[in-house]
Amino acid sequence: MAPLRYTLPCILAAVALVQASTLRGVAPEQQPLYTPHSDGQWECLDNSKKISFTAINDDYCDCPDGSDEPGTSACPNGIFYCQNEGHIAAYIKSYAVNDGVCDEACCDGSDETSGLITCPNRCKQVAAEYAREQAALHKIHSAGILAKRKLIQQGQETVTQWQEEKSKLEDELVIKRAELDRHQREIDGLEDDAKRHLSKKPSSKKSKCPPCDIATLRDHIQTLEDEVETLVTILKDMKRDHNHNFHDMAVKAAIAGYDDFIDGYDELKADINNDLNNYNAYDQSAFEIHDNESEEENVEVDQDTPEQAGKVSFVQILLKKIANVIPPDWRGLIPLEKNENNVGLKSEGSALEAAKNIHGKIKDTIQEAERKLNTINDDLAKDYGKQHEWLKLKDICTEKNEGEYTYSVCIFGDAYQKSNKDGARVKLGRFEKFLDDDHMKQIYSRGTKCWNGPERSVRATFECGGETEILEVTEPEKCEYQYRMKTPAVCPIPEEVNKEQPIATHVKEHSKPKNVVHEEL
Ligand code: MAN
Repeated sequence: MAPLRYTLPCILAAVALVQASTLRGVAPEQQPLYTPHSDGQWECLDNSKKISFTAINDDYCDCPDGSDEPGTSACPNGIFYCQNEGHIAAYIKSYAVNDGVCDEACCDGSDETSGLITCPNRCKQVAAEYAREQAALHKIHSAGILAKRKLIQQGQETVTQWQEEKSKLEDELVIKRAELDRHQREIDGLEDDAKRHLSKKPSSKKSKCPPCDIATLRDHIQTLEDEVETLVTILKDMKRDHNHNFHDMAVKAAIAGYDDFIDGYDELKADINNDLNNYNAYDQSAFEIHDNESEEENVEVDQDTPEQAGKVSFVQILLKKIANVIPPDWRGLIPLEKNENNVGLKSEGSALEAAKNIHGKIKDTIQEAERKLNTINDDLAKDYGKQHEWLKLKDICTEKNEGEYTYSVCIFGDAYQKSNKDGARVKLGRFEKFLDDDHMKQIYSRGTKCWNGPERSVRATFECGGETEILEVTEPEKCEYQYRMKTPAVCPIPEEVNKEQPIATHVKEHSKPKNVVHEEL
C-alpha cells in the first residue's frame, strides 16, 4: 500500500476532476448526491455500501441499487438521465445505454457515446412536434371543458328538480296519509252506525233526547271550530316558515289567500259569536217545538237542529273560505266533503259507499306518489360523478365499427357486440359501477356467457373529448372487452385540478425532477 502522503493528493485531484464536470446520467438536482467524503469514499444512495468515489461510472456495478453506474449499462436496475436540452428531460433504463440503438426518449442522443452508433440531436424537431400535439390536445380539452361545464349545470338542475319533486311528494304523502286515516275513521264510524241501526229495537217511548243531542252537537261544533283554528295556525306557520327563495307558486298563492282571509277573520268570528248568542237566547223554545214535532213525526235524532244548522253553516263558510286559499293538495285536510256528504246523503249505505270510494282513490294516489318517490330516491342515490357531470350522459348511445364486429354502449345501460357478417348481436354487459373515485373507468358486467368461459364484460376507460364516443375496442382476454372512450365528463376543469393538487410540504431527497418523461421504467 502506498504511503498516505502520496495517495491523498491523487485522490483529491480525481475528486476535483469529477466535481468540475457533471456526472453522466445524473439529473442536475441529484448531482450533489455524488460528492465524495473527505477520505475519497462514496456511499451508495441506498446507504448499503461504501465504495471508492472513482468507482462511479467505471462500468462495473458495485451498489445493489445501481446508483454507482448512472451513466453506463453496468447495473441491471440502474436508470439513465438524458437532459434533452430544448425539450423535456427523460429517464431510460440503463441497459439501453450504449446498446447501439438511439433511444426514442433521449432525443439529444446522449444515451449512445460508445462510438457504435452516432445519434443525432433531434430535440428541436421533437419539441416542435410535441408543441403541435399539445396545441391539438389543448383544443380538444377546451371543447371538452366547455361541454363538461354544461353537463355539470344540466346535471345539477336535474338533481335540484328531483329534490324539489321529492319534497313535494313527501308533503303530499303526509297530507294524503292523514286524509286516508280520517276517511278510514269515517268508514269505521259509518259501519258502526250501520251495525247499531240494524240491532236497534223499536221503542214505544219517543226519545227525550234533544237536550243530550244538543250537547253532542255543541261538541261537534267545537271540534269544527278547533279544526278551523288548526288550519289558521298551519297557514300562519307556513307564511312564517316557508322558504322565501323557493318560488312555489302554490305556496305563494296560499299566503296571499291567507292574508285576504285573515283580514276579515276576526270580524267574521265576532259576527258568528253574536249570531250564536242570539240563537242561544232563542234555542230553548225552538227546541221545545222541534222536540214535540219530532215526537209526533218520529224524526231521526241525527237530523239538523236549528242551532246545529246555524252553527254548522257558519263553520262551513269558514271552511270553504279556507279551502279556497290553500294549495289544492291540502284541501283533503278540510272536513268539508265529509259534512257536505253527511248532510246530503240520505242513507248510511250510500254514505259508506262514497266514503269507501274516496278512500280507494286516496289509496291509489298514495301508491302512485310512493312509486314516484321510490324512483326519485333511486335516482338520487346513484353515482353520477362528483358534480353530477355524468347524469346527462345517461342513455347516450354510441357505437364503433371494428371490422368483424360493431361494438356499442349506452352509458349506464347495455353494451353489445354485433357481427358485421350476419348482424347477430351479443350482449357484452350491463352497467355495474364506476371502478375509480375519479369516475374515469366503468364496468359493464353480466353479459352473455362465453362458450367455455366467463360471462362477457366490458371495462370502459374514458379520456377527455368534446363528445362521448368509442375510440377503440380490444379483447385482451377472451370475452373481456376493453372500450377506450372519450367524453367531456372526464375533462379536467382547471379550477378543480388546482383545488385537488396537494401542496408539497416535503421534497424527497431522492425524488426525480419535475417535467421529466419517464419511459416505462
Ligand atoms: C364470439 C365473440 C368473440 C368471443 C368469442 C368467444 O365469437 O363474442 O368476441 O371471443 O365468441 O367464443
